[in-house]
Amino acid sequence: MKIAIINGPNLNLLGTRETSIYGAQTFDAFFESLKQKFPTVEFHYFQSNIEGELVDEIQRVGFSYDGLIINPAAYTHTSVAIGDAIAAIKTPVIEVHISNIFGREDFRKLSHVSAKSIGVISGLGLKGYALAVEYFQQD
Ligand code: CA2
Repeated sequence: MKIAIINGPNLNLLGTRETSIYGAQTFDAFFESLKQKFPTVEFHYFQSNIEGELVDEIQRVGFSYDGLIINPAAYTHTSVAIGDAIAAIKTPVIEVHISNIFGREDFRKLSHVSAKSIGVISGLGLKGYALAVEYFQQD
């Protein structure tokens, strides 16, 4: 099974700043533990701070992978282009947010991605990514 994980802008800073909201673990450290937890899954990880690069990567993985786990970060709330890219691909998508976007500022309650995804996991920390992998494995 091939699963892609795509993270959006500023998530490269995880574990270094705003640890009260996003936790103290770097994504690289978490990704290593994820690969150990699911040794049979072939993972591909991509992070970018650039909207068009995220669209390109969604299109690149979106016809050959078994699952896409995406945290578009702030682009969740602004990017029609990322929402359109997710609607255009064949690979099923789970939207993940580390924090609970429904318990924060009102502008975070709008997502251009949720309606095009099979589901949303929000507020469960990095564990949300592992739960999304479990879902794809059972599916
Ligand atoms: O909770 C999430 O996963 C978010 O997608 C994170 C985004 C935010 O804009 C969304 O509303 C919710 C922000 C990512 C910023 O990540 C940082 C990590 C460490 C230090 C600073 C920023």
